[in-house]
Amino acid sequence: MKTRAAVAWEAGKPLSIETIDIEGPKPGEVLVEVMATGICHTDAYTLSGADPEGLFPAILGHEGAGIVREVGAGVTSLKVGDHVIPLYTPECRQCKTCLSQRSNLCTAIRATQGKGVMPDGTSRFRCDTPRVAGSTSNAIMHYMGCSTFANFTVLPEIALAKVREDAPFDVICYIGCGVTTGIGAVVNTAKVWPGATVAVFGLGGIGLNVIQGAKLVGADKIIGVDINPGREAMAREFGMTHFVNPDSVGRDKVIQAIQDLTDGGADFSFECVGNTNLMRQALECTHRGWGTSIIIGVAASGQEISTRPFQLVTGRNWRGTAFGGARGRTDVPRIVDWYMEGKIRIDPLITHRLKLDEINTGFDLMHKGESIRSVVIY
Ligand code: NAD
Ligand code: AHE
Ligand code: ZN
Repeated sequence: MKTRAAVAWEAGKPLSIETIDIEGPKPGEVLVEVMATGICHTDAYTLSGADPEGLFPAILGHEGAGIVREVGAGVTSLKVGDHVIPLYTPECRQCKTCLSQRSNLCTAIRATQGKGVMPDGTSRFRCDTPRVAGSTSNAIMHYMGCSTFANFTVLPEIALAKVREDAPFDVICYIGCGVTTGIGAVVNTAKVWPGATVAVFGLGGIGLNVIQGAKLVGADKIIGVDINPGREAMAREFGMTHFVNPDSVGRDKVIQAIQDLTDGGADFSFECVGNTNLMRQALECTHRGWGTSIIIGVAASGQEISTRPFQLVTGRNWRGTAFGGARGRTDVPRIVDWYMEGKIRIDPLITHRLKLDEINTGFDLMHKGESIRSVVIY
């Protein structure tokens, strides 16, 4: 069949709206009609060409929600009509990692996912004729196993969370990455305790959900750090108690500013930008003896973090998180419930709703710092 899609033909170029071919689901796979998709900074990162796993041409997008339209042979946990959220971190419940219960980084399909193909090694997306100079292939690659910038996409059964049917697609798509990553980093990875002090670097689509998570678990002081003063109001609405603008206090004074606010250092910090200098600041602003800093931001290939080992010798911990440590098929339906029950808020963070034709505007708004989340509605 045909589907409309925003195709990334090459790095650094705007997406192109095309009608392309999509093959039906093979055994163990599911055809999903994507109803809405968020635009996450990671999509921009890969489109920029900085992602070592970035392949072109590809259909980007990994923050979607939709409806099952066809299931392949052997699919047992989903049926036509089910509402689903695609999972770039699947949950097979059979691999060593899933069985360990120590991590959400399911390994069942990670290798093929990183190569832009389905588990059988092929792509379901095609264009009529090869369109990339020098290429004889008309295949278009999948992205993070999701490719939600296509109206129809195919995913393995283990990469879909079944969710309740009364939840609005144009809101819950954000649970497919940003909401779960931010709240999960606090709850699953850091395990922030009530009364803790928390510093959040970067108050965008992820950082604001870290703030929301920190408030949810009863953190005491929640300090936000961002160079965009326009982020302060929304961050305060979501629970931030103190705002530090590096351009006001001095970019080399941020650690001191946080230590002053927290009697020597934050119990927890979160880097939600993807900037290795900030990662260092985030570690070093935490408290001697027990401070834990969580890296969420994705830094480009070739970038490295550094600190004086003494920072770790004296008890600070440096950790990272992917998808907020969430086990998608188990945890994502619960987070949708939290939203529907009013335990978490998502609506104010969705600042722009766009049509597929306007998807490049969504990237522009992100780069200009004017949006928190843009959602494309099909
Ligand atoms: P975003 O663009 O919405 O937000 C980034 C924020 O960082 C903006 O508010 C911006 O003003 C701020 N910022 C930029 N430079 C800064 C600086 N020098 N000091 C302070 N603040 C600064 O991006 P997002 O969608 O929230 O994503 C944030 C990062 O998290 C990206 O690197 C993304 O790839 C990554 N990410 C990781 C995971 C994961 O599972 N680990 C999941 C989703 C996103
Ligand atoms: N291919 C990238 C990896 C970037 C990355 O770390 N991705 C996160 C999710 S970001 C969602 O917005 C992730 O899940 N990582 C774990 C994994 O297995 O990819 C690169 O830089 O190499
Ligand atoms: Zn994302």
